[in-house]
Amino acid sequence: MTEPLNVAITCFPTFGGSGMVATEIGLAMADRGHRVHFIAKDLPVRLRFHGISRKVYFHEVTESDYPALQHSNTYPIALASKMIEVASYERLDVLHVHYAVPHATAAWMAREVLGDKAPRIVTTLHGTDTTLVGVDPSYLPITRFSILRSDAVTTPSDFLRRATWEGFGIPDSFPIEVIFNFVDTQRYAPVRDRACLRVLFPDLREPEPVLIHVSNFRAVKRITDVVSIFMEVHQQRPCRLVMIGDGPERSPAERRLREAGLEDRVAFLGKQDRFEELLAASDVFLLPSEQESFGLAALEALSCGIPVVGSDIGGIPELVTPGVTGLLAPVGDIQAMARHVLTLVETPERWKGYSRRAREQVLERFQLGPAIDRYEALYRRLAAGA
Ligand code: GMT
Repeated sequence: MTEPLNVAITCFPTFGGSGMVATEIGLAMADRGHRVHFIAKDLPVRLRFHGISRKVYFHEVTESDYPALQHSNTYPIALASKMIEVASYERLDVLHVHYAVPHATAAWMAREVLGDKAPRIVTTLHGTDTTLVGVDPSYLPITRFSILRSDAVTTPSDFLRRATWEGFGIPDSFPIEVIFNFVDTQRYAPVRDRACLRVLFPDLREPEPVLIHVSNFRAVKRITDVVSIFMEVHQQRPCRLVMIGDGPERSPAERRLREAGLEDRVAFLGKQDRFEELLAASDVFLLPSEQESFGLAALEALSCGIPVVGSDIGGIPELVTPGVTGLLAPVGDIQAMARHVLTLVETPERWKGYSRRAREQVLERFQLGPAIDRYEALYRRLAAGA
């Protein structure tokens, strides 16, 4: 029998794809008998609902509130110190950090201190850590260095692998392994029950289409476009919109809908942990982002059998097959996206074809088990000294 591994995972604890993926990897590794230590600023969202276990541990990163440090961000140092502490007494095999800024750098600092006793470092890039934040000149040199010093680097899409090589000026001989993000296909299943939608819209008249969007409502998600697509479709055919998540673009979007007198046709639900029932009950998932390395929420929708309409940028075309599981258009092309929504909802037979193929492709390509096999094999390779 192969020995269980001792793995630490660092991620952002907030709602967001990178933290979700990191937590799911850790929990799945624990289910396979490994010991998993989460090192983070707060309990990661999905860990909050996990019971007590001898395989899963949480180590909180705490910063000093000493007044002299008031104007200094000490998180990377506090994180590195916690990594050193945990690695020293837990004899970690692997430290897997998600999101390069500043996690890959904290991992490198910890390794410098630990010397021979350091675990092997895996860095998983998630998107904005390469495309936006990491390549910002304020962070670029140290982020590039930390990526290059990782023992292994992974990305969730081929797009992000190329963007990393190009954005950081790293030669493409530097290995970056693409391990697609994955979804729990049992949780995100095509169980279609519109009752939850009637709770939100008691006057819903079937077969009124329901559009849905889930994100952190940041500028990169183009929330204004989500609203514009909805308004455009609504003019042709009355429909509803469900908005899940929160962030800076939420208030302007709500204001615009109120001004247009459409507030009753839209439900803003804020941050939610469980929304699979709503996803599965809706008709089209909207993802008109400016940039997206992958688009985890779109994958969750596809797993529920919900076709996606979005922009043809970044990693989105790697999970949404245009004309098969969804329809894509250039960023900002609201008219085209609205037409795509109408194309999908106007013919029930066409919608059913998209829905069936969406689920089939997810089962073929994005299941949790095979993705965890890849991470586990990577950890074992590194732990064995490769
Ligand atoms: O989408 C965000 O802004 C959040 C961000 C994160 O770090 O959680 O998401 C990124 O990682 C997700 C998980 O790998 C991907 O599904 C998202 O596409 C990616 N976001 C962007 O590239 C903008």
